[in-house]
Amino acid sequence: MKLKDFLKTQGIDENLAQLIMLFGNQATDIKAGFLSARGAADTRNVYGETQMALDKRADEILIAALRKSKLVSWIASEEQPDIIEVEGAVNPFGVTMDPLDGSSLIDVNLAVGTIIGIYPGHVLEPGNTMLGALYILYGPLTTLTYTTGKGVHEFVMDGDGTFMLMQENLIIPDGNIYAPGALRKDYLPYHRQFIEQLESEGYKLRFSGSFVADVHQILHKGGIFTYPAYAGKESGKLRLLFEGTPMGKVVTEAGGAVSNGTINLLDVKPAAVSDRTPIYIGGRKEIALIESIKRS
Ligand code: P6P
Repeated sequence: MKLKDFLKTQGIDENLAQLIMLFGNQATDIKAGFLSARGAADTRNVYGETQMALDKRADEILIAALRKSKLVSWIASEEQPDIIEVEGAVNPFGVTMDPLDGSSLIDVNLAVGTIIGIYPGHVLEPGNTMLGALYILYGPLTTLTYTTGKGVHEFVMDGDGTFMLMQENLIIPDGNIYAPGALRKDYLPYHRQFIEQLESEGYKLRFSGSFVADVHQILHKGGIFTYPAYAGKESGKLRLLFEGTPMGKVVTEAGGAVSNGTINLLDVKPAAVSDRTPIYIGGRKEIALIESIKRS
């Protein structure tokens, strides 16, 4: 079944369905740049990180499509310093975008992706207010995984760029993979205890450097991804709005959980679009373990 037809069976708001389709429709153009626009651009994003040419290209493609569609009022992008207000929008929706998470890995042909959060209005609200979330993963296959709160559903792009249903109502299984970001030498004591507990239970390390790809693996095989607070960086590295809450919404709707180590990340109200956060995302068992260790 095509994504467009599947969305019609889900009883969701037509404008929300059109928005999901809009993002899927940009995948081909974004992928087309992988061969031509590689390497670093001569600019830095608001976090002071060198922007890859592909980050900027994906950002431009998505913003142009959103402006033209008038489907959203607010656009927050990891590649933009400020929230963009769309003139003449027909919906109050707000979206958050990591246009190309893990983009530096394209040079070594590893999977990267687009991460989207969809809000009923302005985006500086807790993740638990989201209408939905989705990600497009550009790997050996190009897949789109979305949730609007009625299950998590995965589609694969076929030869002519159409997303076809691959799996509906995904549930995160029990598993023993862990994806530990940050340097071991910088671990804080509670995090070190958590990681050593996982390793004593035989968890296997799988970390690619692409958050979206690593979390996708955890969603399908179980376990936990973490980029924690660490010595000198108590806020962690990853972004709350652009990485933590949208992927946390997907994993939570699939029966998993997301945390900053203390509380459900979807309950956190952002102070600014640039907020970073410690992230633990995966199985409820592993999330309960880190929150228990951190409390003790
Ligand atoms: P490190 C990519 O730049 C990213 O934001 C995430 O996709 C990834 O999980 C993390 O940073 C990797 O960070 O410090 O291991 O290079």
